[in-house]
Amino acid sequence: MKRASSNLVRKISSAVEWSTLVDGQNRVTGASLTLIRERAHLKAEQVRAAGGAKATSCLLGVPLGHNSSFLQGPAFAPPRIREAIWCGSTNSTTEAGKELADIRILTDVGDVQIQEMRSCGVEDEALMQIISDSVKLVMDQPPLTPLILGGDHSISYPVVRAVTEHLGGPVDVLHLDAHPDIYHAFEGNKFSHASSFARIMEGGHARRLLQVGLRSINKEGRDQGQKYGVEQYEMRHFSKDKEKLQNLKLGEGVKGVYISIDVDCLDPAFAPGVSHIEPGGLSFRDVMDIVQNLEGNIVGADVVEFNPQRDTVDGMTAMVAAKLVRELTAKMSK
Ligand SMILES: [Mn+2]
Repeated sequence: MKRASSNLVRKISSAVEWSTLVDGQNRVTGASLTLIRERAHLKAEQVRAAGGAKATSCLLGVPLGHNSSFLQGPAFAPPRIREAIWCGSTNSTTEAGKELADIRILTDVGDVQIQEMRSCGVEDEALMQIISDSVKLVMDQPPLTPLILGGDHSISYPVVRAVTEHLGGPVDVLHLDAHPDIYHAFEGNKFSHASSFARIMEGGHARRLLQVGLRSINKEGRDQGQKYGVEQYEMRHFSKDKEKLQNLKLGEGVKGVYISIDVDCLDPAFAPGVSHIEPGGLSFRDVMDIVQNLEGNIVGADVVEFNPQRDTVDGMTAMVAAKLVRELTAKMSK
């Protein structure tokens, strides 16, 4: 596969040939995929040996932040979220009593080696494919079910694409966010974190897309929403929509439900550690009520846009992101 970056090629010594670079990139890429494949294989064998699990949440970190239009801190989020999941300040059970230390409930295959590949000049088209391939490697090992730690929101496109390709059809997507992320191409970048849901919709990966928590939406956001038949729930109407959103039933007649949570769906009072501070958002309990009451088979999920470089209040937003992951785990594992 052609993976060398033309910019990088211009910079490297003329003694290094293009094919040498491409071969090297392919080896580095292969190593990242091999590590995920082997970890998924081992973790799934351990889960199957323990017995009884129909679905086990499997963490996969995607430390990618360069498709953000503003700050790139989400690239540093996955290790901070893991640290907070296992922080000794709280116990290891979910609100409804699932034990996270039980490998049949939650397991982890580590991170896609995004920065390592980028430093070898691997560019976005290829990186997106590698993210998709990594998700599929997790899904190749039942009962592992992908729970993705972002990363900026651009990663949801390759993840949802992989989930639907692996399952063989579209899903319903519940997307919690201050922003619709549905620009055709933001600042000319079709892989922008503000364009991921345009890619998901044009690819036919979602039958229904419900966007909840919106409060930063312009004409293009509304026009694109209308074009793709998106169900956009704006915060200014939340008191009216609340009961409906807290009693959703999704995924029937398709392959299941995918949940994408941008941490900035929350009001900044609850989660200040995000790149785009947007007042007027959901409370943490609003999000819990929506997720915990949702009826449907959750086939994948992500928590994105936590920015550790903005998390100045004693790691509070890391704990918020971690609790979103923990409660998604409770919802996904069976
Ligand atoms: Mn957002």
